[in-house]
Amino acid sequence: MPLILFAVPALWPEYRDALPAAIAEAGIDARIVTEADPAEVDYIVYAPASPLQDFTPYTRAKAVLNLWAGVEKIVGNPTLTQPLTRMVDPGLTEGMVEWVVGHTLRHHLGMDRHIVNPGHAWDPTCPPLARERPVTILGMGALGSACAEALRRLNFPVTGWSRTEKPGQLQGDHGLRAALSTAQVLITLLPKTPETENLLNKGTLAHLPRGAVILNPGRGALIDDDALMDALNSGQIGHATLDVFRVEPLPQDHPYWTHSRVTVTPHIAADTRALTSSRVIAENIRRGEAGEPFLHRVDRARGY
Ligand code: NDP
Ligand code: OXD
Repeated sequence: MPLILFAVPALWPEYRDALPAAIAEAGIDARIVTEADPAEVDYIVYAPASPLQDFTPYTRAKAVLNLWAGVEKIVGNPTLTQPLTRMVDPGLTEGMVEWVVGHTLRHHLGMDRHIVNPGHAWDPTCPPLARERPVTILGMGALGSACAEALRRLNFPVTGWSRTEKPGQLQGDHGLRAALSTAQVLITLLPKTPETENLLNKGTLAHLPRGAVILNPGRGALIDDDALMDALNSGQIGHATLDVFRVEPLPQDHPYWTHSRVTVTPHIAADTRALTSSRVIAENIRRGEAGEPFLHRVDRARGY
């Protein structure tokens, strides 16, 4: 009977019922514990906030199953030799689609003008149709492609940019320049890796059409903060809605808090949901027990 270590004590109340139910539903007879002798553990359910940082004694573990989509805080851990999986959870994806579509529509429709209108100005300017508002998504993985699909259903023309070649998407420096050049709304859904850090910098921000809006639910490190502040101050960027930051919580004295054209959301774009993510964890344990390849396995060399 496999022994599953749930190594994120703070989250145990949320998973106490959902995880055993999903494991049973997957037809696995397993023991789930929050503390164990490392030498006896078969699977580790993990999150970046876990106190567990040294995987060396977990000699029998078949996999570390991360509850987060982003793995930058664990992927470089030199003690981790076991397979690592990341979270692709229908609940997480649904949440991200809602956040991205909601914030895109806010800017597309110019909602702020009417929500905050102290002078009761009667400005009958109509927004363009979605089909006239090009959107670019950097990172067309599980989340980026779901957001692209939802935005396309609303008629937004969506350009996608990713690392590996895919039909209808752009790649590389040349592709990035093309993807940025049309983006009235730019959405960044890339993982944090050495290649993506500061991808949005003084040079790349200059390729965007003047007044473009940026939505960043990916990772704070994708953006050079000083370059973004300069671009906001010069009007090159019309607004930035940021959910993720290099330091979280965002320090109280950070200029993003008070900039009139920055919206800060506190890393809430999408959350891993216990009910749906437990099923993903259970399916991977079923696979591990059956000797089948794990779903959503992280490639250590590429970093995501
Ligand atoms: P995926 O791994 O499914 O997708 C990542 C995408 O980024 C892929 O399309 C990949 O390209 C592309 N990519 C990676 N490196 C590069 C590069 N160097 N150049 C161009 N494209 C690149 O991840 P998810 O969609 O599941 O998640 C994306 C990120 O969203 C997470 O890593 C995390 O940082 C963030 N996130 C934020 C949340 C929040 O609440 N704010 C919640 C969940 C996730 P390719 O397809 O070619 O591999
Ligand atoms: C994640 C996140 O990576 O919440 O899952 O940011």
